[in-house]
Amino acid sequence: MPSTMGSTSRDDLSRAGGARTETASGTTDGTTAGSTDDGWGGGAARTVGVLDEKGVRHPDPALDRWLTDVDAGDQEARATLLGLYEDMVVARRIDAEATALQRQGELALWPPLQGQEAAQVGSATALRDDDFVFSSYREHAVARRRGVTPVDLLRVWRGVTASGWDPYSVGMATPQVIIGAQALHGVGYALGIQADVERGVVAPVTGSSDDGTPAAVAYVGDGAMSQGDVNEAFVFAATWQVPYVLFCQNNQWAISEPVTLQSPVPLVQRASGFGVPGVRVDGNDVLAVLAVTREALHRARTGGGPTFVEAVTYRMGPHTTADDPTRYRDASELDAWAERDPIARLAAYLRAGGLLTDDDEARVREAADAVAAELRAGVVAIEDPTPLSVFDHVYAEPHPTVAAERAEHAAYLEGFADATGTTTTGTTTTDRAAQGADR
Ligand SMILES: Cc1ncc(C[n+]2csc(CCOP(=O)(O)OP(=O)(O)O)c2C)c(N)n1
Ligand SMILES: [Mg+2]
Repeated sequence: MPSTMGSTSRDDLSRAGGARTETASGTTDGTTAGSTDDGWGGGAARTVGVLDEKGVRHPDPALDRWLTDVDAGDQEARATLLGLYEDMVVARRIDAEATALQRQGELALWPPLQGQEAAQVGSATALRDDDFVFSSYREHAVARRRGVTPVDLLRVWRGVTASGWDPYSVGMATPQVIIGAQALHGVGYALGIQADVERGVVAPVTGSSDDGTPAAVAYVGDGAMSQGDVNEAFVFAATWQVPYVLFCQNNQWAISEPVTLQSPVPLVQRASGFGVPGVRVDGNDVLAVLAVTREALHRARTGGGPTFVEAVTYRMGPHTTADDPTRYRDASELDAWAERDPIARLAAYLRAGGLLTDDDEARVREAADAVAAELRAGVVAIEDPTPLSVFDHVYAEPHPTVAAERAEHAAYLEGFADATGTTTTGTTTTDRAAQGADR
C-alpha cells in the first residue's frame, strides 16, 4: 500500500479493489513461474503455485514434496489427477443446475461457487475421513468431497429444513451463515481433538503417509477476516496450539466490498501477528492448494499447531442468486480472472501430458450431466414440510413461549383456510424465491 494509506478514502480503496488484479501465478505475460510476489504496495506477499495460468507445471521443492503421488507418472497418479478434474467439473455443473433451479423457483436462494473449484477440491482432497470441517455457505465442492449427496446439499436452499445432512456422518458441519462463526467452532472442535488424544480417547494414526491426529478445518471468506470471531479464533488456536487449519478463500469480494477495502495488506500477513504460520497460495491452482493443505494438515496432525491458508481465487458469479455483481464490478475484472479459470488450467496441464483425452472429457461431462439430472429430480421431489413443523425443534423440551407462538401461527394459517376454502398449505415455490430475495 502507498504510504498515504492512512488517509485513503473508501472510494479510493474500492477503485483499487476493482482495478488491482492478483498476480497469483504471475503469468499474464507467460514468462513467470508458478510462485511469485504480488504487487500489493508495501504489503507484497509471495503467492505460491505450481501450475501457471496456461497449465504449465513449474517446480517448487517446497510444494513438490507434497505432490509426489500426483507427480509419479503412473496410472494411480493419472487417476488421482483425473479425479481432481472430475470433482471440479461436477462441482461447476452442480452449481449451474442449482442456479437454474433457483431461477425456476425451486430453490429460495443459491450461493454460487464458480471460480472457486480448485480452492475447494484441492483442499478437501487433502482431508482424512476423521477430520472435521466447518464451512460457510459456499463450500459445495468441499461438502460433495466429504460425501454429502447433491440433493442433501440443496435441501437447506429449498427452505425445507434447517439442516441438510447429518454432520457426523460426513465429518462436516452444515453451512454457517453467520460470517466467521465457524472459525471458532473449528477451534473448539480442535481443542476437543487435543483433549481426546491426551485422554487416550482418540489414537493418532500411525503407519500411513498421513500420520497423526485428526484435525479441524474451518473455511472462511476474505470478508470474514474482519469479524471478531475469526480474530478470536486465531488467538485461541495460537494459544492452545490446536490441530487446526483456517482456510480462507479470498475470492476478492465480500458481497459488494472488495478485499482491499477490508485489508491494506495481503490477508496472509495477518496470521504472523497472531503467531500462526501462514501461506498464500494461488487458489486457482488445484495442485498447489492440495500441497499447501497437506502441509498444513501435517503440521496440525503432528503437534505443530494451527496454520492459516489464504487461497487467492475469484468469485466468478454473483454473491448469491439475489445479487447483481454488474452493479459494483467491471466486466474487465471478470474477463481477467476467466483467463485464470481453475478447470481450464488443470485441463491444459492434463492435455499437454496426454492425461486427458477427448474420451475422458466426454465421460466426465456425462458424469456431470448425470449428477445434475439426479440433483434436479431429487430436489423437485422433496416434499414441503408442514408450516407448523418449524416450531418442533426449537427446544428439546416443551416450552410455553414456543407453544404460544405455535398456536398463534396455527390460527394465522387457519385464516387462509377460511379465505380460500382449502386447508393450510405448505411453502409454495413463489414463496421460496421471495424468501431468498433479501439475502
Ligand atoms: C455476522 C454477519 N454479518 C453480516 C452478514 C451478511 N453477509 C452475508 S455474506 C457476507 C459477505 C461475506 O464475504 P466473504 O467472507 O468474503 O465470503 P464470500 O461470500 O465471498 O464467500 C455478509 C457481510 C452475515 N451473514 N453475518
Ligand atoms: Mg469473499
